[in-house]
Amino acid sequence: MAKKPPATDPVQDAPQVTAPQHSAAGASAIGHTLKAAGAQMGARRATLTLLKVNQKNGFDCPGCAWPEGDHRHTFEFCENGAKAVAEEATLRRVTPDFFAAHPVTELARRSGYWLGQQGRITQPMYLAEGTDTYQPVPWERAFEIIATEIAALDHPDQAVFYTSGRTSNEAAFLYQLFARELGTNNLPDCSNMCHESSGSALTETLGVGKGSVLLDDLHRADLIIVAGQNPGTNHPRMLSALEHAKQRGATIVSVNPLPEAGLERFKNPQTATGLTRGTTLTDLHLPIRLGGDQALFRALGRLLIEADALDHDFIAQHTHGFADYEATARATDWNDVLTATGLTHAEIHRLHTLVLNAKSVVVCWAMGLTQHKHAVPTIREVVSFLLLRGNVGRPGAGVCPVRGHSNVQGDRTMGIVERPTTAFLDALRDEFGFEPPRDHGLDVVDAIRALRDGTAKVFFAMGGNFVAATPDTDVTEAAMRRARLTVHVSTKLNRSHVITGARALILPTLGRTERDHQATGDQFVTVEDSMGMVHASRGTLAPASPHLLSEPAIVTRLARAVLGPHSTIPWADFENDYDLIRDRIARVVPGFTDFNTRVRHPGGFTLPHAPRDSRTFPTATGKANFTTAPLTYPHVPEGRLLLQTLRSHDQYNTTIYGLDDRYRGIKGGRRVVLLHPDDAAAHGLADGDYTDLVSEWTDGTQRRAEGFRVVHYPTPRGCAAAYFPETNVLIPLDHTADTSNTPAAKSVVIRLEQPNPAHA
Ligand SMILES: Nc1nc2c(c(=O)[nH]1)N[C@H]1C(S)=C(S)[C@@H](COP(=O)(O)OP(=O)(O)OC[C@H]3O[C@@H](n4cnc5c(=O)[nH]c(N)nc54)[C@H](O)[C@@H]3O)O[C@H]1N2
Ligand SMILES: Nc1nc2c(c(=O)[nH]1)N[C@H]1C(S)=C(S)[C@@H](COP(=O)(O)OP(=O)(O)OC[C@H]3O[C@@H](n4cnc5c(=O)[nH]c(N)nc54)[C@H](O)[C@@H]3O)O[C@H]1N2
Ligand SMILES: [Mo]
Repeated sequence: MAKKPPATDPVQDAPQVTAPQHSAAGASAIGHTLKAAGAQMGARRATLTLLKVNQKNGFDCPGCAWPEGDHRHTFEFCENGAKAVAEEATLRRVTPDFFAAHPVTELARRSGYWLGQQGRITQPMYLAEGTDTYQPVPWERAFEIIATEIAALDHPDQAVFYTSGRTSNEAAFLYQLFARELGTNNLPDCSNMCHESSGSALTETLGVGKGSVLLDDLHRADLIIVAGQNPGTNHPRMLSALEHAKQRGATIVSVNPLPEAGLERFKNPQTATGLTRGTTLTDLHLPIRLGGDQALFRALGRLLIEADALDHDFIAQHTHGFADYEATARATDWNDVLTATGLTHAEIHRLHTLVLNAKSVVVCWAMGLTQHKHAVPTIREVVSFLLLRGNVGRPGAGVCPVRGHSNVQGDRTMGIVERPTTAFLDALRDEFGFEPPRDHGLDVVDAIRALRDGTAKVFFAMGGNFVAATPDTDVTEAAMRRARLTVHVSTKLNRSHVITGARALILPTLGRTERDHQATGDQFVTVEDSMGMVHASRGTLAPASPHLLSEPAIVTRLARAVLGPHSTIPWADFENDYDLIRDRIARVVPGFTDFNTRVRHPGGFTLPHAPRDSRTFPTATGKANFTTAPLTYPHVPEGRLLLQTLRSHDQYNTTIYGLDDRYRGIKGGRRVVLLHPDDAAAHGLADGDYTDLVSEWTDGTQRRAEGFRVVHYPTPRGCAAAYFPETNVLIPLDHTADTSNTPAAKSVVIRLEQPNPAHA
């Protein structure tokens, strides 16, 4: 098997380990922010750019999807948002000369970190069949190449159109429109690997696949349970909201195998106390075993029922299925609960008491809940727990799936989904006068299977880093190499550009921070945050190169080249004036009436959400549904561990900003595995030793990731942690969540093995 590229290059991966920290942000975060931004773009440009982040006349932070409050600070961003901005606004450039000097086979041996550090791509590049070097290609020729390959397909379903969640509403709407006029619903997106499980569970139980709380609800909640989420790193601005809630008397509980620093204590860099003492956030930390959350919420349900601490009126009026749920919850076996969660009776009772004392409860969650085989029933269980006391659809209460990419939620609203509703397709047909395809398309995992099996031949990506973000790296890379053509619309170089089909294109695009000038003048785009707020985003920097096209421009030109004169859609008009795109969105997508007017109000507008707004539940039963799945949790064979693959503080998914994970006490390297000291000892390993991680799958196959430094860490027995994308090689393609088909990245059975000299 081919040797993996090193994790770090040219720097040696040599992790230095100290004790984990117990607080996040504070004055040192400001230092880290300015250092990161200054290194990429110089101090002056860094300051001027950062002052525009998340301001009402500025651009939306390309980091996470956390909303902005009504009262904006001068610095409405966080350390990690600043890193995301710096990565995009960098002054480093990847030019045609760079590609001439670096053949693809050489770039494929470089790490993702090294590739990303080279800077912004400046021109469209083409890798012709049988060659090893990308050559510059004029835009029109690039679109011709794509049109020729698509025309050669037997059916449009042999093409796949992936989207990552940074794409604006306008670009996303045009992109799905193009795919559907072409004749396919093959629109996989990063959501398939992310909150798909939340969408599935919430649609079935509440009728809307999105969160039901606004920022104000979080501020007003009595109890906030944060389960399976690390906001200190991944949604740092959420810490300000938690601090606000805390100051108003809220209790905060973290349910997490790891004691994440950001949840322990927050030193708000915007306030004077924040620079010194900070606020203790978590009142109770429950160090749950990986995959134990369904059992925890079921146990809470049982306790609430036994205490008869229920909102009977709400249950009678607004819900369905309570009797079955009650019977199931009462039959819960405490031994199962204690085994699944690894918690004590006393710990669960403490949380139960907090719930009894809280008039309003919000549950927030992220990847710790969504990326398990039983993720969908787990999230349904969270909903049942909230329904028991009417904690949905009233102030200070509700479900809060915290989204990842800054516009991942908006992309879905715009129709980036492989299983569109009939209503959405009918609306497209009525507006544009063509018959969209009705068959379901491929999601991420099925797209990899189709590429692997040769039934998909053209792969087009609107952003993202498909081969590095997806599971089963060797399988996925081999699948990608079978394609006839791979195309990436990108800002920065990444591994997906160097693991290519027979031919490949890189189409460089504007980032959020950049001015978007079209025939009718400067344009803005719009995004939707994690709480359903839609607002404008306007870049201010000069584009990284004069050759860049905006994403909407790329889609419209692609559509004209591929669909030709038969298209019923005025693509050129859309490119010239994004208001015309928004006019169409307003007529097709519910909640966007008067889009152009309302989005021009400072701060934008909030999309309707029936459960939140009126306690109406557009489900099959017309009520909020209790559900009763069997209690499940991961089974780990003797001598094996369960591995979760997660993010360090210095990465944005597959983009590596640096080699430190400051809050966890790790510096200078990423190939680390966090283990309970007793688990390490049971494997004959000491802190500082090196081990291979070998995953085992039900079909008897094994997968290996080599050379991880053992780090003693406060994680429950049997539960290990290591960073992705390095560990994606370990996750079998077929290891996915039931119903949502999301890769079960937080639940991989592994064993530890001494490095084998044969693999060295
Ligand atoms: N700086 C930065 N910001 C980001 C990103 C980034 O990479 N960098 N990525 C963005 C994206 S796309 C996303 S989806 C989000 C991701 O945000 P998170 O979901 O916070 O990201 P992860 O690092 O995967 O962290 C998972 C957390 O869940 C815990 N966990 C794991 N398994 C379990 C479990 O079984 N039960 C419980 N209760 N907890 C568990 C882990 O210990 C960890 O704290 O962040 C977004 N924001
Ligand atoms: N093992 C494991 N795997 C995971 C996860 C995990 O927790 N564990 N998390 C999963 C999750 S939650 C997600 S969301 C996926 C993420 O999967 P992706 O969204 O596919 O990956 P990213 O790393 O976010 O994509 C980064 C690339 O996006 C491009 N880019 C950045 N900004 C822009 C822009 O404005 N426009 C365009 N066109 N391109 C841009 C750059 O070229 C950059 O290299 O990964 C998933 N993979
Ligand atoms: Mo995500």
